[in-house]
Amino acid sequence: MNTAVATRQAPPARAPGRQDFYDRIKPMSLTPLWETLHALVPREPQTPCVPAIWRYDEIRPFLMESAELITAEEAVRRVLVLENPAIPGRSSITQSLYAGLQLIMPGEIAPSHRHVQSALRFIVDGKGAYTTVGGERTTMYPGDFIITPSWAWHDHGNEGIGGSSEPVVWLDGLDIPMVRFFDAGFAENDDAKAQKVAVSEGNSLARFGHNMVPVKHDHRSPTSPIFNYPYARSREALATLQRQEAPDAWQGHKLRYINPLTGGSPMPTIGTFLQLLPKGFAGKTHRQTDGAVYSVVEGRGTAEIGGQRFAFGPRDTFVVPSWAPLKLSADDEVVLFSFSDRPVQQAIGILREAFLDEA
Ligand code: GTQ
Repeated sequence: MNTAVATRQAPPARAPGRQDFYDRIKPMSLTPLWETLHALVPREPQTPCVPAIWRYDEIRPFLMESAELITAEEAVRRVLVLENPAIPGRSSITQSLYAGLQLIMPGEIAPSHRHVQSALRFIVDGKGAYTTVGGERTTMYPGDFIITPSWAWHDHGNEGIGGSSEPVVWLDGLDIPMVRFFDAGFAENDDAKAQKVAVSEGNSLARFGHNMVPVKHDHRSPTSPIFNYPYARSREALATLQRQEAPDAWQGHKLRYINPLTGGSPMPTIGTFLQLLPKGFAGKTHRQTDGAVYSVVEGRGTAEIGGQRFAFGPRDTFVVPSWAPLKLSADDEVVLFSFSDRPVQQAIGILREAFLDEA
């Protein structure tokens, strides 16, 4: 039980006779609401999650060591899961989200499968890997944001590109905890290790990714028809804004990725964002009910999360728990990718955010 809440809203005193009553109703699977109401309906979010950072330089050696222990094929997905330190054993970085760093070595294949859980890939290190989603392949470059929609077949590989072959690492973000919450998970393995490529590379982006959509199309899924949002294009938008406008005092220049068919988030369960903090930026404090996972693309800076300071640099991952005050600052020009459960909170009308006035 959270003591902060208990001191503000103490439950009724344990009057004589009550405990005896609780003991007698327990075998009937009954409990008194008045003993737990304050914790069930807190005055404000009381997440068990804590802020945390995973520094890439410290983690990369372990990722590479994992490649000596198991192949991508045997592992199916060779991933080191980023667990929120306050809720170990649940493969969750927040209550609703899963995150992990996936490694694929040159020549490896992570075999084709599909599942109800939706996934995003944010490419952190290396180039020349690919993922095939529903028969269309896309080559991965650092900073690309790639989607695997719910129930879409997907396999990953690393054939190298332009003569180079290097390990490729990306941040996986999945709605695994949400699907587990609903007990709605299904999964199956493909007959083939790798899908047959049925569509030319770049087809989805050409059809849906240029502020135009085909006059005739049959895309009915709630997930965006674009499955690779290339970094080069998103970065260019931020560079232009940085030259032309003053940054928001809290978030710098922050854009959200969209599903071009709806204007909503590209994935029904996960919102995704890219923001630029100008060199020397000292942001004001803000908080939001959607806890978020951040991947640092460029630059060094500091995230002050719930009063704790975390210095970050390129390729680091950090987590901001729900409603934790966040203050971002930048030593260099900083670019941050982030994802959260915002679209779900918006859909059910519970999203709250506060932009505080003090520095
Ligand atoms: O690439 O399909 O990090 O199924 C966790 C579960 C990645 C994947 C994860 C998965 C995948």
